[in-house]
Amino acid sequence: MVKDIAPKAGLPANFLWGFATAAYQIEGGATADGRGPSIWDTFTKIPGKIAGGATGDVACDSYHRTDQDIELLKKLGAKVYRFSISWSRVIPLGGRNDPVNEKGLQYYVKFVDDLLDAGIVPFVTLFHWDLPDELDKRYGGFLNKEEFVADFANYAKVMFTALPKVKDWITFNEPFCSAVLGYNVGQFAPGHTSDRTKSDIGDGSTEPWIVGHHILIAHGQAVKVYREEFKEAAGGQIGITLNGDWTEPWDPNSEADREACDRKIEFAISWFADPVYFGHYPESMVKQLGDRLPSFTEEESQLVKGSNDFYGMNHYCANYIKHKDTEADPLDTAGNLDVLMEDKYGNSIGPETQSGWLRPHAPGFRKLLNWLNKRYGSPIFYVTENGTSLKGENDLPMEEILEDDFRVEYFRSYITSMAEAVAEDGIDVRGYMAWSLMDNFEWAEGYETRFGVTYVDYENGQKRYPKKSALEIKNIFDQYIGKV
Ligand code: GBH
Repeated sequence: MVKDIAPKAGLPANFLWGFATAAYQIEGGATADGRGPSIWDTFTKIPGKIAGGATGDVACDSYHRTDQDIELLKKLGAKVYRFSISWSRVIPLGGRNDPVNEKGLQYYVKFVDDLLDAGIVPFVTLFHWDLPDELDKRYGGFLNKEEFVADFANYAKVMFTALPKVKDWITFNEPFCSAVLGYNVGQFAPGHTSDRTKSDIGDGSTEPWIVGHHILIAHGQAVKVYREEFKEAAGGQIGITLNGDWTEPWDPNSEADREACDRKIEFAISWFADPVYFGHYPESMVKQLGDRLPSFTEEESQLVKGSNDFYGMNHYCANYIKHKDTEADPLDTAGNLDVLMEDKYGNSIGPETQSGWLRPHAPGFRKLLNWLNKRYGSPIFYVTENGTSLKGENDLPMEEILEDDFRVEYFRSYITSMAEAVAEDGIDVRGYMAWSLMDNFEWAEGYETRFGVTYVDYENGQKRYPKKSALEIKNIFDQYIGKV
């Protein structure tokens, strides 16, 4: 009989752990000190797009409360804080020939200095979905390769120059979401879709693939600028953050379902990661999409290939996958398969949360780390997001919200799964940032879904109250750090 030994779990002594947020979700200050609108400022004003008609105009008001945010991070014991820059706060019109807003820029300069003074490492995302609105209006935003790539590279250079003390940069957060949710589903800004009941514009069969392609080239260009002009002096590193969940076959005995599991990950992750590591798209995508999937010129392929100093991983959950026998719909973006919460026998992949797409399944974290490690040649990993909502949380009184045992269990099981991947499988994970430091603007779901480890009282001056999970994360890490 095989003995049932619990797997080893541990993390290195210098492991960086902390919390993550994004500019439009927390900052507010939508017009403060000369900030220009982003596509999200415009999109949230369209009736019916956001739950409760919410916007990020005020959000957590972090633009005026950086001191409170830093105090909170200190109190929780965080070693690192991942936040994003609002491009249109720094360059209100966005373009390379448009003026820089010195006040907006100085906000980030001071914030980085204050974080460093507090002993917290700033992990900076250049782009978390909030394209300057003017660039969308001027030339179609992401759809215009020459303009978008040049404008993004210029913006990146402005930030590298202004923040020489930052050593950890992320170019894009989850380009999948900008492309698929913004140009196929139409649920995210700028809301393009083929569904004419939702939007007058958009072609969901082609635009997401074009948008993804241009984001990859913009990423490659920004990395080139960083490596040529900044990396050495700063002693820094740069990478892209990709979202992706684990997959299990709907029918474990079906070879087709098992193949569909890999295909799902390829459509979600390898769409971006294969070009970044290999310089070309996955075969499964080329096969299904044909020439709707753009191709790289030799020069573009060389630019994008090898452009990650580290792999930024956002990971939340898992799904059961069932293959489809029929020919792929031109609007399909998942790999011609069904994404399910239950398997053939009616087993749920995990408990329900407030987010329809999210059911926790912690073993999938270790499995996906192994999948990525194998395919991409053992990269350095940073987990740049991981977290959960709770079913019905927003309807509870505050005292109960603060006792978020479900979220504590989520973090305990997911961090343990990651620590097993490190200690047992030798995967090089160097940092982990929980999503999110505090409740915030949850995109199309407005403020109805809370992802924070800290409760934000939107009714009473955005006051912050740490939930149980906020304080438990430190204990969970203390148990593993220094144990490998
Ligand atoms: C993250 O994305 C974001 O980076 C962050 O801003 C956000 O607040 C956080 O999640 C919580 O939602 O609607 O069925 O097509 C998570 C990855 C990928 C999850 C796309 C939702 C859409 C599923 N997201 N997915 S569906």
